[in-house]
Amino acid sequence: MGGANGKSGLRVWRNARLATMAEGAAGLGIVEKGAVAARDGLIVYAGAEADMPAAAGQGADIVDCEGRWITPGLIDCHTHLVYAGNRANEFEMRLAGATYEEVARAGGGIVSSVKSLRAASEDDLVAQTLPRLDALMAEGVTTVEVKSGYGLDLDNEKKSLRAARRLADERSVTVRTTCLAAHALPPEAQGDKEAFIDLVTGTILPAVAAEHLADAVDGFCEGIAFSPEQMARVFDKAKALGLPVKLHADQLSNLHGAALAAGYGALSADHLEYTDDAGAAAMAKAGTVASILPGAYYFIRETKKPPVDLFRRHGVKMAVATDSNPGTSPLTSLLLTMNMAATLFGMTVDECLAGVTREAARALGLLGQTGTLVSGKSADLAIWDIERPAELVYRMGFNPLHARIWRGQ
Ligand code: DI6
Ligand code: FE
Repeated sequence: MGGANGKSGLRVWRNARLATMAEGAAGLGIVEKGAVAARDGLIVYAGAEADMPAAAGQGADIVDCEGRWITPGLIDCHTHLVYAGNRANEFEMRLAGATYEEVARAGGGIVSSVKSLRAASEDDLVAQTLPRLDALMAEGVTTVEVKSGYGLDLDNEKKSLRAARRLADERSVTVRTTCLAAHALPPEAQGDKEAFIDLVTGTILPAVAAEHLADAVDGFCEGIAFSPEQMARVFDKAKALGLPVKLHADQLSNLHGAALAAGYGALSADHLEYTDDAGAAAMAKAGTVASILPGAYYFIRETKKPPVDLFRRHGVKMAVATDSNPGTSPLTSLLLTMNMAATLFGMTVDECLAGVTREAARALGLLGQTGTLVSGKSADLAIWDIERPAELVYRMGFNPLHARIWRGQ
């Protein structure tokens, strides 16, 4: 499927079945005999092949999809992809009985990844991250969010975000970066969380914003991380700098992080295992997306499930993401993540597929640009060798991707 588009700059994928995921369409927005046309990287038509305006196909480079399915390119809206080394040793500790919190309190956990990241050069970080990005892309990912949060000082947070930005130079993929400086307390802070939040709000966030290194600001609101009051300080600063916010909320306990995030109009609140009715209601009112992260739930053997029924009842939109990180979710497969969301949390096939396309785009503030097969959006497509969309959720460890198109190529 390589090569340049036709002379007219137009390419048409025909003889396909579409899951457009369009807003307002029923279910997956299925079009049985469908076609997608793209010009200059943008979709100019997506719908029934029979209804495609002649102009949309004239002089086009035609690709016969032979009945394959086309979905929007997949979007992983929550990752900590940029890190150095790994934490397989902690995995072994936990297999021997230690909990995530015990590992963290014993000086392991996030802080051990901080040491590794600080020791790595920016080039090295990019090189270590690319295989993980390639694994995601091999399953049709066309947009990925990447957080910092293992630097925890000015230079290393900036290094992480620059490395994340560079991924987009190295690969055909859209990268959105998020500054997660308020992720954990670094050793040099010597237990002083307030002073570290001073550093985040007074130094790190302003510098990151000035250099346009981050598209959003995130934090970890938890007993082992930062309090709601401390997160509010971070969010106030982010708002003042014009950056949208999101939050690791209610993952290990209910500190009412979901409601806090919603109060700041957050793009998303993520994890949410312990979120209550008031939190879900606040998210619905604010239009804050619930990012469901089954990889971490599975990997740390959490037993409290995120309240997907509550989210449904309140009309909260649900995204599904890998949370790819070295400590709690060493996962680089969105297909497997969908299977986990369905099997562990009872999410439907339609919810899972929306969660890695339309709702993931919404969670990144990118719904105007990608996430559904709709005219005017980026021609980000995944073409699958499957008979029905449920196969994308049902299988474990099998990749039916036939082709991946990013911005029409
Ligand atoms: N919640 C998580 O699951 C990850 N970060 C966070 O805030 C864990 C990151 C790690 O353990 O390295
Ligand atoms: Fe995370």
